[in-house]
Amino acid sequence: MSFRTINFALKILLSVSLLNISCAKHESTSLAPSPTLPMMENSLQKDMPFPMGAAVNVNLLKSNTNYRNLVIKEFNSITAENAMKFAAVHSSKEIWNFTDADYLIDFAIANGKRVHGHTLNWYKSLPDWVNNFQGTAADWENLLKTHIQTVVGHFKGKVVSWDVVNEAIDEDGTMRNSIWVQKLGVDYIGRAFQYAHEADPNALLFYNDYGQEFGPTKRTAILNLVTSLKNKGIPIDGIGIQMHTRVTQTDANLTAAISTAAATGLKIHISEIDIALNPDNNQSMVYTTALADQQAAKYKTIVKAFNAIPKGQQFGITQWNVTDGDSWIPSNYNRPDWPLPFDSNYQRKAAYQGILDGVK
Ligand code: 9MR
Repeated sequence: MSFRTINFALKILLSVSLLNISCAKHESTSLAPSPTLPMMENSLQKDMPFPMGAAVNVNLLKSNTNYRNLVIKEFNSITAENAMKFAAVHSSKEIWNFTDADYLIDFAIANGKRVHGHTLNWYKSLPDWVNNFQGTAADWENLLKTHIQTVVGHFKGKVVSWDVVNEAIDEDGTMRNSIWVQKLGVDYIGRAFQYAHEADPNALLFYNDYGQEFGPTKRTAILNLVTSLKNKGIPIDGIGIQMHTRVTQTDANLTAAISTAAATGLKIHISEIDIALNPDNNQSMVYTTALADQQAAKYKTIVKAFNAIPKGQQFGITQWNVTDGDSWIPSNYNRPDWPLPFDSNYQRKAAYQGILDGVK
């Protein structure tokens, strides 16, 4: 077959696919896969105009086929929920353990997923040896640098982007008095980005935090921090807006979190989205259609605001966990809740359609 013939055949195939995708986008009621064209089955990764991700639990990925298949089908980006955190990879001073994180990388390569790294520096999930570490400021600096550069170096070329510093700002807009600030002063944040950049100059580097949608206080403090890093020439590429939010949050606050961050010109990653339905910890709450619809509307608002920022700044939207059945929220807060677009039976909820509606 000549190149022209192959080219022609490919064009026909492509137009059939595009026709099918555009139909699928408007067929909100039917989720049934086509028996003849299985590749055309709709999914977040196929139907959304920017990367869609999930925070993934390595044990579930290994042991639960429904979970694994849902991740393969719906998403084109993954974040390790816990497998790349300090305590997971560097449990004592001389011991590094990348087994779980490497499993996740192999899974991503085999299935064509982007990997976002989480997280190089945080005040939580630190091993005891760090919390108890005795040393001079230079020893602490060396600890910070060695950790960041060993982890980033290990994943160089495989992890495209990192949450370099996570949650450095407190609710009242002041710097969190973390162990890192106590030992190294607030300027350590810029150096953390520089160390990561030295270890992998191609990796995109993010500052990641929650609460940009709470109101102007925390939001402004975060924006001031990233702007000052940028103005100092620190290699920062983006802002992670975690978006652990709730169905009662106002549309104005949700939208402002995204538009004000985008005004910095940095890339924006909605990095950990979930929308709690039961923020008041009502132990007898039940999931209703009305709640599901309210949640769908909030997902739509957030996606719509994200879709409105310049394309070049849309790094993607990542949900924190995969289904309501594995979400961190019910166990962390000891309450019933249903924060994600998939239910505990791996089925799409109204929120799923809310996400699709956000880009219509
Ligand atoms: O979902 C994560 C949970 O399994 C861990 O126990 C916890 C502590 O490491 O972290 C959770 O993920 C958090 C993320 O790393 C940073 N933003 C808030 C997330 C939810 O608490």
